Amino acid sequence: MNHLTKCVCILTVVAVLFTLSHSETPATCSVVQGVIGLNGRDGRDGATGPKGDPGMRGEPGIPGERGNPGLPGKVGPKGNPGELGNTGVAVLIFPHSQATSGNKVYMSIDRAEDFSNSLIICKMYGGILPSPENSAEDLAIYELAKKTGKHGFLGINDRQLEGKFVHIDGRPAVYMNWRDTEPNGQRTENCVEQDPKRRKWNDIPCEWTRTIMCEFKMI
Ligand code: MAN
Ligand code: CA
Repeated sequence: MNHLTKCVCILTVVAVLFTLSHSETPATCSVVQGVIGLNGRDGRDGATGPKGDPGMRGEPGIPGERGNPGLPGKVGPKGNPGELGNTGVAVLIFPHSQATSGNKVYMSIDRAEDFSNSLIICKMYGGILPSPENSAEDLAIYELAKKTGKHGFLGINDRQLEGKFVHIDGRPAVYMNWRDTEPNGQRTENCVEQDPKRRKWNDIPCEWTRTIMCEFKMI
C-alpha cells in the first residue's frame, strides 16, 4: 500500500471514531455480560429494645403443712432456795421442847402469857394454841408439857358459850380429856390447861398466865 492509501485509511478510522464518540444515539455494540457476584453479608442486629413492664402478681400459693414441733428447750437454771416455812421459822424461835404427832409439831417458849397473848404469839409465827383432836395429839402435847414441867394453855375454850368447848376456829371439841370433877369453872374458868404430871385437862381463868406452847402444821 502506498502512502496515500494509508493516509486515507487512517482518516477514515479517525472519522468513524469521532462520529461514534459524538453521536447522540450510541452505536449499538454487542456487550458480553459478566458472572453474577456473590450475595452481600446480612446486616447487623438492631439495638436491644426497652425493658417490658413487670408481669401481674400471681395468686397466693396453697399453705404448706405445719412443720414438726421443735425440740424442747434447755433445762433452766436451778432456782433460788425457798423461803423458810412456818415450821422452819418456829424451830428457830422455839428451839426447845418439841413433840410431834403426825404432821403436827408442838413447841414451847420459856415465857408465860395469858390466853389472849399466847394466842397472838402462836399466830404470829404461823401456828395456833395446841388443839388436840385425838388421844395421840393430846399425848404429844402432854409430852411437851412434861418436858417444860409447866402447865400450858390449850386452844380449846368455852369463852363464847358456857359449857360448850370449841377449838380456836369455832369447831366443837369432840375429843376431850378432863381430869375427874373437871370442868368445874362455870363462868370464871373458860380456858383449858394441860397438866404436865397427870396428862389430864383442867379449866382455869383465861387471865392466868401459862408457859406458851404452840402447834404448827408441817407441810
Ligand atoms: C383447883 C381445882 C380446879 C381449878 C383450880 C383453880 O385446882 O378446883 O378445878 O381450876 O383449883 O381454881
Ligand atoms: Ca377447873
